[in-house]
Amino acid sequence: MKAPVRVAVTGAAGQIAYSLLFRIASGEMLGKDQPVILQLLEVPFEKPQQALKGVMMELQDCAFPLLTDMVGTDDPLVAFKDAEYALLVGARPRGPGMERADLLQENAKIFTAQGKALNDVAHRDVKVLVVGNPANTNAYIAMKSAPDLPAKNFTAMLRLDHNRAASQLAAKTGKAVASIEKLLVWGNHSPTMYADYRFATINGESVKAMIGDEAWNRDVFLPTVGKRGAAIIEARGLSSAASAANAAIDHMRDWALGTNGKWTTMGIPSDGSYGIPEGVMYGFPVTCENGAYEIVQGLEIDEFSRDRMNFTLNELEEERAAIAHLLG
Ligand code: NAX
Repeated sequence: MKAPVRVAVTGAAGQIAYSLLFRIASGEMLGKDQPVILQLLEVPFEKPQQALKGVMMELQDCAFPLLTDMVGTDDPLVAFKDAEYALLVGARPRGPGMERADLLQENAKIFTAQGKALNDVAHRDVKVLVVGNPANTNAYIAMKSAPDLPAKNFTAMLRLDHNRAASQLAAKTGKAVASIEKLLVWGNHSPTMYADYRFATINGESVKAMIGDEAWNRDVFLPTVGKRGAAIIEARGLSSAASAANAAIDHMRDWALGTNGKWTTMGIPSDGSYGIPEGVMYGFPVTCENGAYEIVQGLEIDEFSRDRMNFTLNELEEERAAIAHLLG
């Protein structure tokens, strides 16, 4: 049996965590041969701390063979100590009457503090996934607040958008979702994201040719994927939780264990590829191998795509400008 690895999860008493933690502990994220120690962070208030205790009792009651230990805490320095994986799920939700700028500022405080704590105590190869919204900008802030850790270790979750796009294409073509390859999502995890199926294939055949209807892309597909989160809230009365947890598992599993040459989407700090300014936390097509991701290069960018990529980039640049003064 391998030595256990430490996995930190924030927002551990929240609804995404309630789906996520049990799947990490059962080995679905890092493999059925990888024991884990869960290090769970919640805010220092009685109710969430009490709820966290309840979640930990349930984890205990599952008697997961791979869960060798766990700790619940309100201190990021305890939660992130020697963590090799950190899933930053907890964030400040938008309250009634709260402006977007206020939301950015409130979250900037959280992710500055958590970035600093990761910088101080996490394993030097820690893989960080930010789920809490605004995910890309929160990931950017955490990255900038952790100067001693490699920037490439900080990522944002675009995988839910990617999975939503894949399932929409499966429904449209009547093919199995598992047969879809070479799909990608550019940009911000927000309705501005650009899900791009121009290169996608199903059993080697072009999805674009199969659909053959350019208007469907613009008028149906992109709005459906972009507004899926809002549609779930309307239907369920609560935001996506199990599907978000599933996407987080997919993201971390692929990053840690590899994609066997297949493309996926990760929000990562740009290296300047495709004209996206260096450092911007942007959704890119990647492949993963040996615990590292690499951007898929050489894709042709047509005019429609460039417009969409710039649109979502502009939103990220605005978010970045709004919090720039906090990063010193
Ligand atoms: P919940 O409100 O159910 O849970 C969040 C938990 O985080 C709460 O228990 C809260 O006490 C805790 N928390 C807040 N600040 C914290 C801090 N500084 N340290 C530790 N814990 C903290 O929200 P949930 O539905 O679980 O969603 C969590 C986040 O994921 C939200 O920001 C949400 O917007 C975001 N999402 C991101 C998605 C993505 O694709 N990137 C999709 C799903 C989801 O909307």
